[in-house]
Amino acid sequence: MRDEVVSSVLDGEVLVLTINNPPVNALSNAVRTQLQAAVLAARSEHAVAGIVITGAGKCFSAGADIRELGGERTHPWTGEVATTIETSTKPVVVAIHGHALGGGLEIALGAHYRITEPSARFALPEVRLGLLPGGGGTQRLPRLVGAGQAVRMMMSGDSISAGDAAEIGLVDAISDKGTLVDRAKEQVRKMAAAGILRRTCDATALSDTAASLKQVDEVWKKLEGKAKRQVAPARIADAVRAAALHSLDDGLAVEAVGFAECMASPQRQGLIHAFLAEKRATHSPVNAPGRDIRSVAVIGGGTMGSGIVAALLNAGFEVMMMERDETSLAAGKERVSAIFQRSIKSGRLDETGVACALRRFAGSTCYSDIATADLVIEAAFEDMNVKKAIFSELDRVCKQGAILATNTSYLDVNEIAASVCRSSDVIGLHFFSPAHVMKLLEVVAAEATAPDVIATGFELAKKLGKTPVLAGVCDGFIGNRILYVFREAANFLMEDGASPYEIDEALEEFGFAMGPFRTADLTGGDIGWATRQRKAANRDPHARYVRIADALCERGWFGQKAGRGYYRYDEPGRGLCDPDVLEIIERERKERGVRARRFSGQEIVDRYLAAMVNEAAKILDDGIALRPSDIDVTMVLGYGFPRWKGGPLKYADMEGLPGILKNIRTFATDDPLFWKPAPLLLFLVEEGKCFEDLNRKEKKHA
Ligand code: T1G
Repeated sequence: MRDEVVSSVLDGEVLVLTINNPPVNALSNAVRTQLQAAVLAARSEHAVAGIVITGAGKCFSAGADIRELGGERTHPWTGEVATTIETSTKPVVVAIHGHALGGGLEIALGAHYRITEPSARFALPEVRLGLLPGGGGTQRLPRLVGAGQAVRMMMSGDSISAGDAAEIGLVDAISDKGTLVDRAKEQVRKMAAAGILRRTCDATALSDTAASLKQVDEVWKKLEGKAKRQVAPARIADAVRAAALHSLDDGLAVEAVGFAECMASPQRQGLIHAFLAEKRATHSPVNAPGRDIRSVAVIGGGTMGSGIVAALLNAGFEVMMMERDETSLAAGKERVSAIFQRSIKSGRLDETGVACALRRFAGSTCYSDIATADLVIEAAFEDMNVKKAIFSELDRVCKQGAILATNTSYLDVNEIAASVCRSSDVIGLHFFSPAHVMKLLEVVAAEATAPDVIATGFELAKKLGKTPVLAGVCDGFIGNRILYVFREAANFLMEDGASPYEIDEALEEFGFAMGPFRTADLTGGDIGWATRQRKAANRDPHARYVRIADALCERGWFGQKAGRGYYRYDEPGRGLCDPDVLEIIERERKERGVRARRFSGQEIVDRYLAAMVNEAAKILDDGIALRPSDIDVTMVLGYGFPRWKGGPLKYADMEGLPGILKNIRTFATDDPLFWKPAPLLLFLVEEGKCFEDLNRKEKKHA
């Protein structure tokens, strides 16, 4: 007999079925098979008056086993199990703690009564995997809570609390902690004695068909343009409309067709890849526990420093901000306060929570005040001399065992580590702005960094609710190194004939939140200008260099903050195309003897993505990233790569590496230096392999 993943215990006349499939009670085939068999068997067992279904461990169930999705769909499907429960001739009560997500919640929706612990959370997050709830959720949830509430939950994939679930009618009762299963048994006995079966299919929240359809249309109208281009949201809307219009069986048929379409979509492949890639990335790359971190000092109260302070306070740490003088410290503290005020305004935090966080926040201008910090994060000006001076002070005052981290976005962490006696305690923690919002954290391991310091970086990321990605030391680590290259590809396209506006449009149509030129205007052209000037002395004289960005910066056209950059910002919004910029581009082309040509949207995407993929392959060749999917995580979470395409290397696998390499070889005829194919890319194509083949190998930091 397969391992028992659903246990059955008869307590008096109540049969208690417990799902026990660690770590999250995913609905594997074994769980679905054993659960359905137990419910069916109970029908003919006279000793059984009714059934309680609950979960062992930390949650009720996290839904379908995501690792099984994409493979052959085996019976009994989740929806079949939910229907078996709903049509049971004896009352079935589910007792929910932790999470009831996806198929886990759909199982609960098939039950006749739902009771939960106060801390439980509920969601149908399938849309985040490119799917719709395929286990009856699109039909049963609207019948319980109404079309509007149901379609909002399914379109966002967000979870709701037990209190909110009770309020909208998703759950029927909330038990005190520790009495959940007893309360559920009591409920079974009551329903059995009264001969009550409350089938969800009979619930009446959809009784007003016209109102229900209107609610679905209202939610659909508010969706972002991109969501409308995705498959799953549209199919969710169709399925909920069917729930309002048809019987349960007919509605389930519409759901099944929609689910099959989503399963066949490349978006489902991309989104599931993105989910699994993030989980893989968060695994610590070293076999060592991290150090205990309670108090953290942040050097610098600028945009990054204040964002990092807010992230640490939100995660419950004691935080000391250090600045060079009282005026700068006051400004830094004000930035932190402004972040929290915005969180209160948006409803993300309440006054009490903020007051509690700020009680753990202090400031100082004296290094001696951070001597006892467990971790110091330097977030000062991006200048090597400034950083070395700070690390010299930290080396002098910090306690033994303190971890000294730099937030630098591209400077040499090996050089910083070598400047102090305790090099093995030095690490890079590259946060992305705004640091209290962006999920990505590049954990940059210098050659000297100790394994337990790397482990601490990964544990810190998890506590901050961020996704860590291990990076080696090079200019730009993973993300910024790729950013520099695909920005160059965009600049070459611009000089060769495409306007910045056509390039942005093509890439935003591909799915980027913002094209490279709109992004440059947002972040500020002066930053890139300073980088180019920094690199000028060491620039390869044979490397192509486009001067257009410099020409704009020389005029002070730094982007949004200057009122103009590639676009004009005469009024709030996404900016207007600027004929003066096109004139400057024309002039630069003439000076360079470039004969402009037209580029289609596909040609723009092909060049931009080929540059990204080729540089990512070089990063893997150089050992800067552990695996291809870590690069996908970096580009999706940190640089706006469309999540439903999985990331640049997942996209490359799905497009086919031979085609990518063919493009690179074609582009190399004009510029063999920039378009030199990465050795790894050549190897994979020759071997008929893909980047995914490298993801399957478990990798540890050497
Ligand atoms: N399937 C398989 N593994 C899962 C899983 C799942 N559904 N959820 C989590 N894991 C693994 C995860 O990879 C990690 O493993 C470990 O569990 C702990 O996770 C029919 C088709 C549940 C809130 O989208 O939101 O149902 O990487 O580190 O922070 O309509 O995991 O360590 O080896 O995240 O406490 C819908 C996704 C499926 C839930 C727990 N369900 N999971 O968070 O732990 S589609 C989801 C989560 C579906 C039906 C459809 C979170 C969590 P490893 P963790 P956590």
